[in-house]
Amino acid sequence: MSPKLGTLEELPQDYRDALDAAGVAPLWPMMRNVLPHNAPKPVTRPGYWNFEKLRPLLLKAGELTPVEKAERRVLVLSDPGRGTGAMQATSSIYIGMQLLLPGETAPAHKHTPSAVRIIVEGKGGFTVVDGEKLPMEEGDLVLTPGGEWHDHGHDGDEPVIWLDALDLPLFVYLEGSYAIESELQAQRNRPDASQVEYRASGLAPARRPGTHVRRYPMMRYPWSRTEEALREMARYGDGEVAELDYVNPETGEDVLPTMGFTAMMLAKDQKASPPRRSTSAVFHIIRGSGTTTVDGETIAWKAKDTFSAPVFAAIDHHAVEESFMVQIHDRPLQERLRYYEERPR
Ligand code: 1HN
Repeated sequence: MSPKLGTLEELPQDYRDALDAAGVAPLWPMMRNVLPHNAPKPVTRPGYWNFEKLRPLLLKAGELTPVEKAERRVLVLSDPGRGTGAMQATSSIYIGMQLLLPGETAPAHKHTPSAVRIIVEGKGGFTVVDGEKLPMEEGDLVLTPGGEWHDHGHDGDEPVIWLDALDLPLFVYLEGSYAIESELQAQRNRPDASQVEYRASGLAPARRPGTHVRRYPMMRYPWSRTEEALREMARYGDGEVAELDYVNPETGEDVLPTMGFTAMMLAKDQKASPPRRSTSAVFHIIRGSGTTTVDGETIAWKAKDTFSAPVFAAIDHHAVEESFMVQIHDRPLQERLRYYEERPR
């Protein structure tokens, strides 16, 4: 255990002035700010966003701001620890709720951060990524990896709402975030890869010499298949929470280099207390209701709600009804940086 470190006030004023003029500062008074003992001290606070409250505000945005004036019509879910307006829900994860009205289009662009959509409400919405038209059905998870062109459209007749998760805070921190705009993309006239090449898990197009596998071969993960798979796992499981990671069907790796997505099913009345993890997380409820205590704060949630947990949070879930949720986390990034860690409860 190191001794108590010296403070700024202990240093003579003329020395402090000279340091200031030279553009330098002593490390020791601020060392513990950046290297606290034993565990990080997160700025992030647990957050909870009730969809019933967000929905009318988002629909109002649809009346007040035409999509042409918004590019993306989104309400940003701000981390309570950073205050409303913060463009992040946790240290590394940005979350927004986006509205697209019938007939609207959101113009094509590509950017350095990666995005993932989870569809919350409405039929007829679609995203075109790299020319592939990806239908958006409730609960589907749709990738828009960094560097890939994407635009959104709407063939239906009711509002479509989806959740956007981006690794934006990381790219902003790196001063690496920017976008390039373009015309709407031409769409390939065929169903997306989840309906053609990757219909069944464990099967991939035959590898022939010279075949080119796209870096992101499958960009849409239909919810119906995820739910079916979770149910089978739960049925034959050992009473543990059924959990499935979204992976690249060619490599088995997480779908993106930075963010990870884990679908979870909790049976009626099931409780779960995962280990404390070095990752921050956002939970989006697909169906069901229950409560989760995050670092002593109890959140009562139901379908379409969203809540967040800081790094190393103590998390206790309790499903009141049978519930499905998707956990958005930054384990892939932390594993790449080689510091992902779990601590038993
Ligand atoms: C973006 O490109 C989308 O393409 C949504 O729908 C939200 C938030 C920040 C930066 C880029 C989209 C975004 C975004």
